[in-house]
Amino acid sequence: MTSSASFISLLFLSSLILGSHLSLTRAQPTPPLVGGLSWTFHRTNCPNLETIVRDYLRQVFRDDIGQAAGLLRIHFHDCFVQGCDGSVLLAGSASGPGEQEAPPNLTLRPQAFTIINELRNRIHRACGQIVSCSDITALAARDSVFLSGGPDYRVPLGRRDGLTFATRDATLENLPFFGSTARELIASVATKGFDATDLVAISGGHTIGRGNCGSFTARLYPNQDVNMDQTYAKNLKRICPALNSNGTTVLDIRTPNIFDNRYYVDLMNRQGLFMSDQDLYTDRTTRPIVTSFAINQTLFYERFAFSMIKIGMLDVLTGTQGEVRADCSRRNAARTYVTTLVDDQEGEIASF
Ligand code: HEM
Ligand SMILES: *[C@@H]1O[C@H](CO)[C@@H](O)[C@H](O)[C@H]1NC(C)=O
Ligand SMILES: *[C@@H]1O[C@H](CO)[C@@H](O)[C@H](O)[C@H]1NC(C)=O
Ligand SMILES: CC(=O)N[C@H]1CO[C@H](CO)[C@@H](O)[C@@H]1O
Repeated sequence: MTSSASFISLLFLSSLILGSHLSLTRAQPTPPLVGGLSWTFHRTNCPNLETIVRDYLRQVFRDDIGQAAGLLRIHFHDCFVQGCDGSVLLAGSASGPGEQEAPPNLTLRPQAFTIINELRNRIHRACGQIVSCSDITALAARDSVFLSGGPDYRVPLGRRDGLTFATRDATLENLPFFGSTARELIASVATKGFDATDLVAISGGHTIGRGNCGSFTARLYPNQDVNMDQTYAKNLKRICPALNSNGTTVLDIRTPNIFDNRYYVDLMNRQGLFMSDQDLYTDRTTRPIVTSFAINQTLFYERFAFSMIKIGMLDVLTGTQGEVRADCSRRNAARTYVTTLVDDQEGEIASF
């Protein structure tokens, strides 16, 4: 991006940040909380938690708003694979490869992991080692949305960090594939308790961020997808001259760095980047939902916030399960067998 273009988008962004959040100040519909999570979990023991996260991210995004996309995507990947347990943050080790080594991870932004660890550092310095990496990731995702011009929403807290890697296979199985149809996606997210409206709403995460040619050139070569606008296809072919060539492009051509509803307008104009995006408008079940979000941003913001809170509650560890990592990229030092056993029993008792 040229510096003048980024200056203009910064201006646009700051005007959005100043002016656009009023729509969500009234009471929001929220999904029922999973046991062990609460809206006030760290209110007394870490009252500045949310301020620390927001202030630091505001600073990071001033230099590179692209990091917001990286952080949002990491939370989604964390939660869809083995629950929101910070497993995606674990660096691969001798004990075997983690989620990070599976193909969908290869395109997670390395900087996002660094940002989460820096947040953890600031939070633990202020409050002690009491806030989990998975809670930090959930808050970072929310602020990525908000600071990109999207809705503010409350994040229930109290997650604990997992002790195990998700395997490569689990990662592949649980993360939706860019070549999927809407029907396939509906079936796949249904196994996690998400309906078609959730699916369309969370896909709106693609209103920010970038994708690699490898994720969409099958729609261009050898044959062009009939559900792709001609001019859009021509421009994509310039960015990616061949199947899987090296290159990236924005996910939302209208407002690539703003968290708004233009992604759905893209879809209505057959300018969705991935098959998994565009088919939401081709499919008869999801098409009216796409249209409703394209014409009503407030509705999109409401549904997005609702479904994100659901994502953030997937298979969470709470109470005395798992641990609060001192370093988000690795487990705390292995404890003795006895300690682990006692912790596990407490975990069971606590869940009654
Ligand atoms: C519904 C199924 C989904 C599929 C098939 C999918 C697939 C993908 C793919 C293939 C990429 C680009 C990877 C690359 O080529 O570099 C991507 C990027 C991204 N995804 Fe998704 N995704 C889905 C849902 C979501 C959800 C629920 C969110 C968050 C709410 C999300 C947020 C993002 C973001 C922000 C990026 C850009 C990341 C960056 O710029 O670093 N995605 N997604
Ligand atoms: C992409 O870049 C890599 C590393 O620079 C190179 O090895 C590979 O051949 C390139 N692929 C294409 C299709 O250009
Ligand atoms: C847009 O959606 C909001 C939230 O559901 C609703 O209150 C409002 O009436 C809708 N606006 C229009 C013009 O339909
Ligand atoms: C094998 C591999 O490349 N793993 C990477 C997964 O993604 C993270 C963040 O981008 C990297 O730190 C890992 O090295």
